Amino acid sequence: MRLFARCARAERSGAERRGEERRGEERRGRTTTLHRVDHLIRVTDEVEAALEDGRAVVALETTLVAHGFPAPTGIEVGLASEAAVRDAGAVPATIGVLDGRVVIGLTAAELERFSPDARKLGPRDLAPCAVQDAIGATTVGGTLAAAAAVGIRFMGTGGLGGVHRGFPTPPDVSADLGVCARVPALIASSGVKSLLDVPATAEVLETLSIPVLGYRVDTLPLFYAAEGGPRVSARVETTEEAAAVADAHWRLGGNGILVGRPPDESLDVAALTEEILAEANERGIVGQEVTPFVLAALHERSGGETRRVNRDLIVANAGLAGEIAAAHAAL
Ligand code: PSU
Ligand code: MN
Repeated sequence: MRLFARCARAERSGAERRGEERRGEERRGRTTTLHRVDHLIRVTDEVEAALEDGRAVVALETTLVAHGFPAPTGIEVGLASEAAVRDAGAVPATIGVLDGRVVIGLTAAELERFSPDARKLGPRDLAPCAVQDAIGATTVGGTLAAAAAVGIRFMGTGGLGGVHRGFPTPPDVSADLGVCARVPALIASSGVKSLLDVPATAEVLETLSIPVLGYRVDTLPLFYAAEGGPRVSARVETTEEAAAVADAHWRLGGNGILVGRPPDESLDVAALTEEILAEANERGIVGQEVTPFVLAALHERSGGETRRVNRDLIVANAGLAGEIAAAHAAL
């Protein structure tokens, strides 16, 4: 068989062979500097080097930057999250679509371009946005899909998307859940988004075999509120323990893992959230528009309280993701 292949090659013309060698070199080149030269994905040198050396890398999203806070607060939250990841001994990789590419490791100047005009990108929106050369802010699902393509396994965020209240009217279930089920990544969060049907989301997380780990707590945090959520599937006491669980889960063929860390300052905005959701419903606000609308209204009507707690919990979760990633790299 091998002999036949060699003979067949010998019969080819020199030009054909040279073409074949060049393509082979390109392929080999792509495996060493895979992402930097790729026309679809750009990875910064720092992130690429960390991934190659097996050092800790944490993915961060841009939906929070563009749509989670009134401009320019989101940029500040993004930069503070990156600093928290660094303080924890990991390399931050903020992800978004810019200039026709999926960028893994946005610079501060690039991050500034993520204004509220940016598209909100779930996983299915990455490709159209890149091809159409639009600016795209990735959700948890969009960020994880891009992160997984280059081998990043840790992420920090505010809250995971899930099953919206009133399901099946509307039948709104975030793509965050689907991506978590199919990529091996650990997400440090304050639970799921507070405006969701949290018990239903917790059930779907179980159906999708996604472990829900409580970081020093027995119940999943309710985003702004520390208490009152459903029971977690396991409690962990340390970042080393979380890293060891993640490693074991992945070795057993598992994928996404949600870690819930309670916010340091707990706020009860349940009634206010209900009121705002009813308003969104009356106004016909649906789908991807719901979260930005609710967050903006909460921030306004709580006199900025939710914005402060939201900011602080996002930065703290980024730091926790960094610590767990560093513990995992040291295993
Ligand atoms: N939680 C927040 N603010 C946000 C989000 C979550 O406090 O902006 C974003 C995240 O990017 C999450 C997304 O992935 O909302 C989910 O949106 P949807 O339900 O449209 O999939
Ligand atoms: Mn949705």
